[in-house]
Amino acid sequence: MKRKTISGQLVNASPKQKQLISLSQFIIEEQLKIPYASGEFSALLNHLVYAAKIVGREVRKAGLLDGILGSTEDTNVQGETQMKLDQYADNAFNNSLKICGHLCVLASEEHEEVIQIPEGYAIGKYTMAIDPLDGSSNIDTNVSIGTIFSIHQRLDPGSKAPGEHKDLLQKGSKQICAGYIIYGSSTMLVLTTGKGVTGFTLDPSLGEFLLSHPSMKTPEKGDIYSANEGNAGYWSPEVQNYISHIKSIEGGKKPKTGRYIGSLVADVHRNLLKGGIFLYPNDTKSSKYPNGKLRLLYEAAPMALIAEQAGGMAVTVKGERVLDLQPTELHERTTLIIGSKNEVEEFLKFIPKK
Ligand code: P6P
Repeated sequence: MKRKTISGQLVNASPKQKQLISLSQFIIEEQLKIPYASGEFSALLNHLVYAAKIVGREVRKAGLLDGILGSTEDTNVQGETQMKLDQYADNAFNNSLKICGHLCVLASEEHEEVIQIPEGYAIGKYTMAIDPLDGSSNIDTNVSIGTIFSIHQRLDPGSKAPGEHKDLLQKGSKQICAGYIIYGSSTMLVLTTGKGVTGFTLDPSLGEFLLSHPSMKTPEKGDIYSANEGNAGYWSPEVQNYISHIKSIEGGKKPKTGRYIGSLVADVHRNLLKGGIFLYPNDTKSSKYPNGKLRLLYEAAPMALIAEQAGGMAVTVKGERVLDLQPTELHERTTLIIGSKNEVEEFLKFIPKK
């Protein structure tokens, strides 16, 4: 029986042959391949997964729970209204991660300042930057939302002192792990440790993430483009010209298909599987998002590592590689053009060379 892989390759397989590998088994096997792996990293991932299962459970039944939908009276560091599920997810991830003993410091979209490891708990050699629930404005409408995470090794791995900003403010190219959980028609965890991209789907009956998308590769080109065209009037002429180009039917050209959910995890995940390009440019004619909306540390950089590891690309509207950007602030924003290699390269043709 011939079956297709994500990248469209035909492989011999039959349902009986597909061995169900759990994320825990995968992490252990991956760890065995890394001679210096101490098991700390594997334990850290298991704490992340534990919190993801808790959040996924609440997201799945949010409509049935009193007091979990809707917004709070609070706003987060971004000045955005905090949804109740935002706060729930933030608590779930932070409470599990800050006491796991493998982190020296945490950064969360929901907290202005870094989150230190509580007194009495071991300080580890990794840092985590996380967007606990991205796309939360979609929660009440049952649209897919997600969690995005980025893991670095601290600058001095031997130190047992509390972590600092500098341990978090590292280039995306230095991430040792990055990924996302998408709470969609199923709950999937997609991650990379720098050796390709792997997807796991939660089997609710087992409470386990099972390997479902080994070696994920994004198609080199794709017909989908994702952008909030309501902002088009604010974009630079170059970006506007690119968007006009991909929508043009001149000379019988086939326009691209517009697909925009407004949830970064959902838009990037769909384009990762089907091919295409996602754009969040900056506003050049308003003060709303002069540097772009998406946050570098816990949105753009982890997604950029996933994209590159899957054979795609991730750049800014100036054509800079996102993974080469040097962060200077925890919540700094960036523009993001991410997706299939050929599509991002096509975009770059519209950007003036320095
Ligand atoms: P807009 C969600 O708030 C988010 O941070 C990303 O998940 C998403 O891609 C983007 O903002 C959507 O922004 O301005 O199009 O609503």
